[in-house]
Amino acid sequence: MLKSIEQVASVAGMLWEKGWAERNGGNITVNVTDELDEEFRSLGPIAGPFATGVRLSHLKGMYFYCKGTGKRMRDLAADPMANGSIIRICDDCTSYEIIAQQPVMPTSELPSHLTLHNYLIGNGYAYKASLHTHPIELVAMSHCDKYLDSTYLTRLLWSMIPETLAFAPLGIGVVPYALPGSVSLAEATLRQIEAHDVVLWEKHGTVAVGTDIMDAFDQTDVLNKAAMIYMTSRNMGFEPDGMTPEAVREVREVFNLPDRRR
Ligand code: 2HA
Ligand code: ZN
Repeated sequence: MLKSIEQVASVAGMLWEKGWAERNGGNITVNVTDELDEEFRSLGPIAGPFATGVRLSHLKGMYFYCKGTGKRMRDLAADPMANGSIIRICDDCTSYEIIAQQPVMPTSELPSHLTLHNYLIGNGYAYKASLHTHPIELVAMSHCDKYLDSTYLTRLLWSMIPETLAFAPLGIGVVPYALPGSVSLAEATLRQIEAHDVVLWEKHGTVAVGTDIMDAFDQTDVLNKAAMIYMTSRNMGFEPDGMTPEAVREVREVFNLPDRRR
């Protein structure tokens, strides 16, 4: 099995363990094009073509592993090729075919995921993986207006523990509620991921991109950990003081943290 798909299986197991992946919740896509040999590339489709609903001008002929729609992360952890499939983006850049291993239809959030990959490749980034999941504490916070302000939420999370800023220096973007799987959700996500490490979908979940799926998981985990510390403090009956703005600034300077994607 491809290394990146083995890693998907281990992340899927962690998502289930964390309680972020009830039933078929969440989805994963990974660009596996560079890992495939000539023999695989010569394989014809086993299903399709199917429309993506979006134009993907930079993804022509590329291959993606996608979690299957309706499939469970915990099942994917045990058998990724029975609970997901490898698709190829057709030459028209608007449809895809399923190449392997079984005709498992990809994730319902395919437009969001592929739009992100298309943007990232088009802008020369090395990101290969995209993760959508339902982290409990961040989703809970997204039910309150106050936390839907991305600048406010980011500063709050950064101030919980220095590592949050160190590993999520672009912070968290927020997308107002939109129908799961919709093209409008995909477009709003794209606008936020340009400037943030992770995007929070109001009353739904998060999206992160990474050089591999473990990286996308870590981005989400770091920010959700800060949300957990905040909520634990609130549960203990106090509003956490948070690191001072000076302390946060010092971390940014000492670690020479970027303020935009690179
Ligand atoms: O794939 O989480 O948003 C199930 C979902 C859709
Ligand atoms: Zn979801």
